[in-house]
Amino acid sequence: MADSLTIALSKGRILEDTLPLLAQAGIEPTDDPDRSRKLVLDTTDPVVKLVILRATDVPTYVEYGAADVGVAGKDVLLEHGGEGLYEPLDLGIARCRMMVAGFPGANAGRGKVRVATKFVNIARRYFAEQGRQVETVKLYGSMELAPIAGLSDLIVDLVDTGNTLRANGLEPLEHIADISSRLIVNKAAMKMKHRRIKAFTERLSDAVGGRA
Ligand code: PRT
Ligand code: MG
Repeated sequence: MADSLTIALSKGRILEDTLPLLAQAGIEPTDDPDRSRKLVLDTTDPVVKLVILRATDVPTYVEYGAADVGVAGKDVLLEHGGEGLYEPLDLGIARCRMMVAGFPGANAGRGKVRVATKFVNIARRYFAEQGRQVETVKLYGSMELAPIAGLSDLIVDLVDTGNTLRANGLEPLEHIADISSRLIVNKAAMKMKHRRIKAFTERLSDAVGGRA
């Protein structure tokens, strides 16, 4: 349907911070997404549906057109590569920083260091641009444990308050990127559903601007 719109979101902080923006754009889920076990949610707009995915799967659904649009962290987009996607709007939500972290002074050493991270593509690119030789180790969580357990010299992870690092005796050492969540759009949908997606993007943009 040229008029329908499927929006991909992930549970947790992105859903929490996106729902108020969608509400301002006139779109509210008819079931409580925190309580419902449904993965496809109807909304107050009969042609708009929400699909609830793992954060790292949002760009994939949008890239393949299984969802027309989505909300994803810039971290996830940088790691995914962002092919086949438009990124028309910074929603300014779920802000944090992508950092290199480790024990104090851990990045001073010369020679090859080992970096543990969920974000291997981002880490490889960052260290390669600096001409630094690193070995990356892919992890799926609890990155802070890696230096403590002797698995790696450094980690690359998201930092907000810094409390998680501090609680584990680590500190942020180098800033890689500022992160916030972006609206992403399937390239074919942008053509086929142009008016619908343009109107949606404008209403979200107004909601972002009026949030303060
Ligand atoms: O948790 P799950 O594996 O299901 O998926 P996810 O971690 O991808 O989802 P979620 O909801 O935790 O994060 C979704 C998005 O929120 C991320 O992709 C980021 O774009 C954004 N975001 C913003 C964050 C943070 N802030 C953040 N602080 N994502 C994760 N963290 C974690 C960080 O990895 C570290 O473990 O919080 C910890 C650090 O927080 P501080 O405050 O102690 O520094
Ligand atoms: Mg998480």
